[in-house]
Amino acid sequence: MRTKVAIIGGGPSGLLLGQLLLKRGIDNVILERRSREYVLGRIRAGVLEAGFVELMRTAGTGRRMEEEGFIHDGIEIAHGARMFRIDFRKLVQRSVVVYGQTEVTRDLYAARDAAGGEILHEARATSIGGAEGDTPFITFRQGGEQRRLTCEFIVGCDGFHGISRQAIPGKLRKSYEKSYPFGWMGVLSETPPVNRELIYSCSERGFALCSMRNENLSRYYVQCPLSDTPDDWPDDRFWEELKSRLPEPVAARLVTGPSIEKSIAPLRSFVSEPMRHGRLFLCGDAAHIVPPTGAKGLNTAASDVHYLYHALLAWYDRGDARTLEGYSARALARIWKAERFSWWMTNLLHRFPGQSGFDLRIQSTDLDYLAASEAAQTALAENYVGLPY
Ligand code: FAS
Ligand code: PHB
Repeated sequence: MRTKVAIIGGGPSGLLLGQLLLKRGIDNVILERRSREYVLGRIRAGVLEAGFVELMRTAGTGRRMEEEGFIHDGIEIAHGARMFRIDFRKLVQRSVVVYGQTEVTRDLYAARDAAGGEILHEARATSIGGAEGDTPFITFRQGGEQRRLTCEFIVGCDGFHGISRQAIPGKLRKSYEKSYPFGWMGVLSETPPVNRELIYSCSERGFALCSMRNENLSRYYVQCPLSDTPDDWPDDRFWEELKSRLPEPVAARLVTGPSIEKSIAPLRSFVSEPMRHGRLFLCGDAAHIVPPTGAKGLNTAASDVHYLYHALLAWYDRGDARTLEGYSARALARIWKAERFSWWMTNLLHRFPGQSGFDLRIQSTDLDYLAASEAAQTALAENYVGLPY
């Protein structure tokens, strides 16, 4: 098999890049190790920055997002019994769109099918070769057969557990990591959202988040010990714990119901540098991970795709290699700002084991300052809606 751009991974990064390239006539093939049903069964992100929304429009896949997504002009921060709003529209004149990653992925799959784009499912990339030269290749297994895909560029969109990051020689690669001593227990329920906008809550019992997917599909999270499993959280216990972490008036109007999805995600900050090695480029979770507190995971994948898409256009349209050479530094500059913001939001809103009396006072004062300072709220707002690409 042969193509111009070989993409490993049929998640949002790979699908979005593949669609953008297809629209500009740049041939590409996507290898996805799982079935389409498996990929579409994942429940993950829910908030899209303006930059992501724009990319979906450029890719010609924005129609359903615009029809069914919710424009949010702010978020609520709850701190004990108090709740205050961060007004994005007033502070930075921008907003975000709430539209599930599952729907984004579904729209991108549909567009790829319509465009006749090639995607091989249950095709697991097993090795990457020739990245230092100009005829790189991927070997992959599909249907019990070992096959080879030769190309001009390889893009690793294969997530944190993929193979592409390791294809950059260890002596050239440096990674930075921070693991948090807790996870998020997440529930999806066919109930009306408790609030029109998201509520991020810092309570004595720990963090909670109230989000949604549509008028009758809510997404809730509570901070939990890493040792917990979803079986430790029967629905009744989850709902009671969520209510105990919300201001009384919010808890009183919470509509509960059976969970239709329940999972625990660990929280981690991770960056692997560089994001390029010869003709191999990394995008999204293959190169970096953020704690979901700042809603940046999916959105940093999008900014990587934006930078790499324009770099590949420069190469194929004008033979200009400079943007490809500058990709890693440019992507990492924005990624580290998202890492900082996600780390900051996580420290602001979670209870950490072993926090001293002083730590708790500082955390509380941080929230008091945020509640009272327009400058502090503007800083949160400009990061949450997404820094410029
Ligand atoms: P993905 O991991 O989505 O996709 C990688 C794809 O590569 C997968 O489909 C995988 O099957 C495939 N693959 C892997 N190895 C392969 C191989 N060898 N050959 C072929 N294919 C291979 N972000 C937020 O912003 N908000 C959230 O609330 C949020 N919640 C999350 C919850 C969980 C449990 C997880 C794991 C992540 C969450 N994220 C969240 C982050 C998430 O949305 C990612 O940022 C997003 O999926 C990144 O997309 P990709 O880079 O495409 O990676
Ligand atoms: C979600 O809706 O799943 C979601 C929203 C915002 C976050 C994390 C998750 O920060």
